[in-house]
Amino acid sequence: MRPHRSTLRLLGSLLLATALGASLTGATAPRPGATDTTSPLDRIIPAPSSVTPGGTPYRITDRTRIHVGESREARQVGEYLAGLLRPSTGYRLPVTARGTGGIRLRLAKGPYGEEGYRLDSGRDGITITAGRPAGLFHGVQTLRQLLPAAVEHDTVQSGPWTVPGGTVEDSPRYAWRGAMLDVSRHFFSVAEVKRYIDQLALYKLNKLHLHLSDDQGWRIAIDSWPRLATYGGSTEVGGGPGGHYTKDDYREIVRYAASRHLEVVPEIDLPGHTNAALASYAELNCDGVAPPLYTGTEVGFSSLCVPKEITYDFVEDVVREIAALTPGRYLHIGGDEAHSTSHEDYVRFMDRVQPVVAEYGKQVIGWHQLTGATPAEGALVQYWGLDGTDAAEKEQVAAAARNGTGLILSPADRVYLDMKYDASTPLGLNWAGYVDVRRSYDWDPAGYLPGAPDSAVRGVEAPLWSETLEDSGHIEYMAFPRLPGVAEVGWSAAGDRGWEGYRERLAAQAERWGVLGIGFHRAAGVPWPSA
Ligand code: TNX
Repeated sequence: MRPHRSTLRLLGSLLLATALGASLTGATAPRPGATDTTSPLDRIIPAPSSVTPGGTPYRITDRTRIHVGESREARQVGEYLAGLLRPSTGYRLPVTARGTGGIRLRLAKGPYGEEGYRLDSGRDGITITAGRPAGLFHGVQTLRQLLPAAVEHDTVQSGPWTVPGGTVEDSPRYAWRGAMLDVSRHFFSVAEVKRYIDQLALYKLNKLHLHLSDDQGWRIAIDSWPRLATYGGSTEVGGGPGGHYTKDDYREIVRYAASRHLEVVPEIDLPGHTNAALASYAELNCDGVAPPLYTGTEVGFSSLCVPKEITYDFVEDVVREIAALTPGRYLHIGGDEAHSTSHEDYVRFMDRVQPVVAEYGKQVIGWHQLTGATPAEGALVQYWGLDGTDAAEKEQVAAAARNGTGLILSPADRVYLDMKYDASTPLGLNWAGYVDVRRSYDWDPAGYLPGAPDSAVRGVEAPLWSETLEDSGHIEYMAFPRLPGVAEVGWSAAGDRGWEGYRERLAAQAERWGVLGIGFHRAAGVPWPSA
């Protein structure tokens, strides 16, 4: 974090205020002798842009109200906050338009951007100010992390519910801070996806990329090609029952994500990774013969039939139906590991399919292999190379970036959450090497890809491939503790973060994860509290 600006200037008045606060307002200052569970103002992940601690803490009591003004969206954030606080505090916490004191969520013009906020905490209350509802929501996550971990319980706890005094001013470095969940290799229920969404929101991530189709399963109902889901979705890696989202399921995921200010980015992986579709409809195959369903973990063996016209009818139907279900701006068309598609066919396919995405009002995203064809105007590519990726491949992506293609950075040997931490990790893969907590945190997106302008970097995204992962417990073991680090890489300025301070802040999250039931990996190198 930057040195606490204005600390000196404030010091005199804060000392005075603290002394007055302590003597005049016994109710808000921690009682002498009571355990002070107040967490320091600067223990937040991701690290805020600036933190100025000082002044009297605020204590949430049974008289606290949440004031949200007239905005419907601010009220939604207020209701979300109340929903977080009521079960553990046992307080009513009414959400009201106006009033003084208490917790105030305020939309106002100011230097906050799309997602920034300011949080002021003192004796009389807490005010979160933002230009947009997303900023209020992120401010609420900061407030949540400032409260004792016991606030995460769903039964009444004793408190006290004290928030340290001071000011946090904060806005993200990158607009794209994503997580990808592979629901194809193993299927995850709507409830499991929502659980992950809540975990992403706690660390201010704002994109949920769903990998909805692959060789092992097609996971979204498409009315015009119903067998994709009913047959293509009927299994998964290892031969389990698989599953798919009905359109209502998918809408519910989108709605829930939006209520946590996350945008859903659907991916239909094309033209490779399509065995589930090819198995569902014989006519999509060049030889007219449907292959069997696939439950192994090989990649690169399937391809849509590029010369056949029906391929484009299929793609258009799928794009149209998914675009209609998705309020977000993007549609991810995959494009990775098309080892069974010739280069010429790959280029032809992408030239034809990208305009279809635009026709239905969406912006194309592809894995970085899309730079082997011509990325459409405004397209983003997701880079998943490694330190050891050959220079020519890196340069191909960098050249596209110089040409205006935006970059989402997902380097596999940094942020692939399905990579094992070390040789003893029971889950995950290791084709990109072992990725320990420090490695996933200690890198900088700017200048990461040689020759790519920093302005091309839209942000970072942590993929979680699910060949070896079957339920929320598995997801959490791989995502925690690495996911918060990727969130900080995406949110915090390079100068505001560093491994030594981060590992302390990370360790302090463990208690909260315990209450939330997140079974994290107690990775070496982090000073975890004793279990
Ligand atoms: C590579 S990354 C893949 C996936 C695998 C993953 C496993 C990418 C675009 N393709 O098909 O699931 O490795 O780590």
